[in-house]
Amino acid sequence: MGEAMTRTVQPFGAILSSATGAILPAGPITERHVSDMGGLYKDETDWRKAIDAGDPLVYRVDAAPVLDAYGQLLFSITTIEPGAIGSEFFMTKGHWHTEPVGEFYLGLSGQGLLLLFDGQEHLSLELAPGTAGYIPPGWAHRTVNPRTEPFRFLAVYPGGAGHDYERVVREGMGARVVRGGTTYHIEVGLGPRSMTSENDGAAPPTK
Ligand code: PAN
Ligand code: ZN
Repeated sequence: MGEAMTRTVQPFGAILSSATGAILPAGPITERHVSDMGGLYKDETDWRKAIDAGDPLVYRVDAAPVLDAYGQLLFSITTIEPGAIGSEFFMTKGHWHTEPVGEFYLGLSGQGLLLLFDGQEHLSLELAPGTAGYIPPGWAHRTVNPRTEPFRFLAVYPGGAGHDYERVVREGMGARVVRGGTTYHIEVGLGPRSMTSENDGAAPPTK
């Protein structure tokens, strides 16, 4: 009985394009423009200006056709375009999972940052093609593209994980990635819009 309940999808092979971010066979596709990012950027004036200037696409998620149900394993490719709002780079909204589940990210093309926040401590990992990031249960996660080409990564996570976006709007991610030096600078601070500068760069996942 339990087995029958979890066998809601037939086995299938898929083609994942690190060049376009497409998954075939395709599942749901989600696009987020600047106007979808309310309350997330440090500078609301710059955010409104970016909407007036054409409301560009910030990122897109191509998901595989897997049912979002307990026992399933969902996977998707996120493509974050290059760009910034004011000094703050294009990024995903970021979320906590509502269930205590982990997630696996694998860099596919371009280079970006995975920000992690457990409500107190924040961490950042660099993701490049062939570099993975593990997100344990209880850590909010957001990805950022501080480069000049699209940043793509694969995400794999359990069905039924649930996504809480509001808590990130309320509490922030503990850090922001802004223009600085030759690449980027990480601004540290707890509140969503109360930031103080502290350190540069990000710890790579392994050395
Ligand atoms: C990812 C994210 C994806 C888009 O698949 O959902 O990168 O980011 P937001 O969901 O924060 O907009 C994931 O972490 N899924 O759980
Ligand atoms: Zn997630």
